[in-house]
Amino acid sequence: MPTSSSDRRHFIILGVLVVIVTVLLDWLLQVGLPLPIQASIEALTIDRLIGWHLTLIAFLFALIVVPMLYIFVIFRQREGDTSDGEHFEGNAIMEVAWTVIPLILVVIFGFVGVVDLREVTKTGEELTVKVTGVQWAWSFEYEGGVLAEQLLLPVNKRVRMDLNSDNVLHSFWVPEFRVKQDLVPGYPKELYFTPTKVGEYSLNCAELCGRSHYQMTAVVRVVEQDEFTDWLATEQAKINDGKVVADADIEGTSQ
Ligand SMILES: [Cu+2]
Repeated sequence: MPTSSSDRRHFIILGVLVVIVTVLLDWLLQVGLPLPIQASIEALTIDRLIGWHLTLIAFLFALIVVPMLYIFVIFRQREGDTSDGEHFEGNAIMEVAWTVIPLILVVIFGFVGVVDLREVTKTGEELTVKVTGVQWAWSFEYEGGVLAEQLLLPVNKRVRMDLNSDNVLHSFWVPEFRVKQDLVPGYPKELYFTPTKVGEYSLNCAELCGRSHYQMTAVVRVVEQDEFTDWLATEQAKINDGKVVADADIEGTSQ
């Protein structure tokens, strides 16, 4: 801590440099991070959390690297100077500060993480799709036993993915939605999100699951609610028609 006007001057210069480097680095990280578009409500929450972490990373980097470089340059050994450095022992204020400040930051970020996790995983009225992962493909089942190879979802409707794996670990990941969940054999998992942009996306497996893991993708199509309702009704009608025919066949056979 400063004990003379010279020390105070160094601390003030360091403080200003740390702030400048933090702001610059934070700006670079926020602008330079190549995130895909935000296509779900949850993406806003997750990206806000990522943004706060980047700011903290920028600050911690500046707090460590700037004083280190400053000391290397300003307090370097001058030519002909063979004297010893000044002796000092401990500094209670700094030791308390570098213990308490990180503790407070960890608690704050832990709290924000819990609040955001609760927000992202909250349940309510949602459309449920059963998603099954196998080596190396996805399949989707809708209400009424409708099966599909593409994941068709209505825009602005909260959806719930009921995730199951038939064999090994897989992971459901659509980068534009920002949410990700492992599929664990024998342990059904759930994932919630609300798509907000009509368009076509790619569902990827984010867990190394074998030889053709890289090919384990599926098309995700987010469409208007009317289009989705029509599609589901048509597919359900096909199944019901098939059942009627099958039932008639069974009755015909039994007579
Ligand atoms: Cu995989």
